[in-house]
Amino acid sequence: MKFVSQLNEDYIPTLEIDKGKIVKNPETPERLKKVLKYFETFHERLEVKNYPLNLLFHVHPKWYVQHIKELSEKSKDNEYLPEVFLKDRIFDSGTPVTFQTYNAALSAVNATLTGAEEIVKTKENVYVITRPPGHHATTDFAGGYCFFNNAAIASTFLYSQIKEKICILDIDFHHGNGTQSIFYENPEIVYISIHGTPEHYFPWISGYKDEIGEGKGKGTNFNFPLSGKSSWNEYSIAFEKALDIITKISPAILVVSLGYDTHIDDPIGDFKLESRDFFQIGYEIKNLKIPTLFIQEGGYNKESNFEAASNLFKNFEKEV
Ligand code: OKP
Ligand code: ZN
Repeated sequence: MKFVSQLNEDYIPTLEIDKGKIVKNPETPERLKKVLKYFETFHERLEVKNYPLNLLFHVHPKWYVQHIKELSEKSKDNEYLPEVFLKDRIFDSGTPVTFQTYNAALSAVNATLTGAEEIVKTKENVYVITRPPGHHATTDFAGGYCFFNNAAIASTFLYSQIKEKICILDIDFHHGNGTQSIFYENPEIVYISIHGTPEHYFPWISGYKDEIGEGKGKGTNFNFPLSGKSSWNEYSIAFEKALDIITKISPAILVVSLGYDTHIDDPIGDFKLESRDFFQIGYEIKNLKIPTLFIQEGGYNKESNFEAASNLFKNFEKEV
């Protein structure tokens, strides 16, 4: 398989408010460097192309994109933390803006679209190794380190090109409230997520089982909230159910919102998946036999990110 990377090494948020305290922001380029190095050794790289902003506007309104640009420009001298959430259009206190935020978020979208265009052309699997992540960004709110919703923009583009069903499987530890909300009334782009229960974990406001979609999209949104204590025993049950849904829908393309923060050694996610469990994840996604676009979301421990990625893709790519 091929990969495309855009780590935006000049984009380094440093602050986050967690439980009222200023803590170090974990969403840094460091976290993905070892994963990228591993891929560079064994895989063909796609060069990032630039795409018209129009593709972004299919998900986020122009005013919101312009607003993120202006927030970035205003953060030249200091990192900006949202003051009034409804005005700043950032829903949480963990998502600061730096002078590089707009460029980085836009570059991540371009990297993701590069992967999406490739999969349309070749039907071959692609892994987009990028940051900032996207799955918490709604049409017009940033949050959870996310500004533009990479997976949603890619899925919208993919659907516009092939006019067949797309499934998004979100296996980041956190519920992708943004992606869910963007496609909540859309039956063509199905969202399926396994995550730490919003009763106890970010983003708190969504990710419950009874959120099944609305209008034409009713019955095309699937949430599997799990206890933070979950290890492969519990996780695999939800994972099997998610795969059954995908098999039934039989989408033309599968988009995986790929977070490694389900690993036991991740400092933020609470699940107890071991490195070896990612072999199983890779094996089972491969067995779906659907062209798959993997898009990087979370994962905050450089070493466990590497272990998870290398195991997952080793089995995903294994010849049978
Ligand atoms: C982004 B992604 C809890 C602080 C929560 C936000 C977490 C965003 C996760 N200690 N901060 O889905 O990995
Ligand atoms: Zn996460």
